[in-house]
Amino acid sequence: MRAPFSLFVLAAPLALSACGDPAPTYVDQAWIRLSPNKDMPSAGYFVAHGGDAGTQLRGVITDYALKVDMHETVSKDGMTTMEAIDSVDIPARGKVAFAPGGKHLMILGVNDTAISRGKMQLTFLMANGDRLLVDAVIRKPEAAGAPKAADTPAH
Ligand SMILES: [Cu+2]
Repeated sequence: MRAPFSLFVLAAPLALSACGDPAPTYVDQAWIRLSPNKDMPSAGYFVAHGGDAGTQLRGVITDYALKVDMHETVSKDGMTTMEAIDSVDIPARGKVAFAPGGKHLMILGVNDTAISRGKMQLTFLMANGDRLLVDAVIRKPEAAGAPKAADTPAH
């Protein structure tokens, strides 16, 4: 039995790339180190993947906290400070990690409902128009392990 000719024509272009659709931008490994003090910001971490096209992260919003800012911890002349960042390039086929000691989210006023659920949804706003909804796991201070100096953003 022969495959219809039209199927063969459709399949040919797909064979040129590993898969039919371009790899999308996505975010994973999102978690929040809950501050032990409600009046102090909590820190958020994640890994953003650029997919085939790459894009730029413009900001993060959530319904489960008062405010989310993007920060970077920088060491200058032996001093560790934080700087606000407006956007971050997520390169094509690359990834950018927001991780302890580097880029991080500062999250003010985490909602009690989110804390009792142990997670909260974050919305990542990308320059290409994507809005990526990602559940971030909330780790309470006692569960996050003893913070090391290099591990703790200078709040
Ligand atoms: Cu910060």
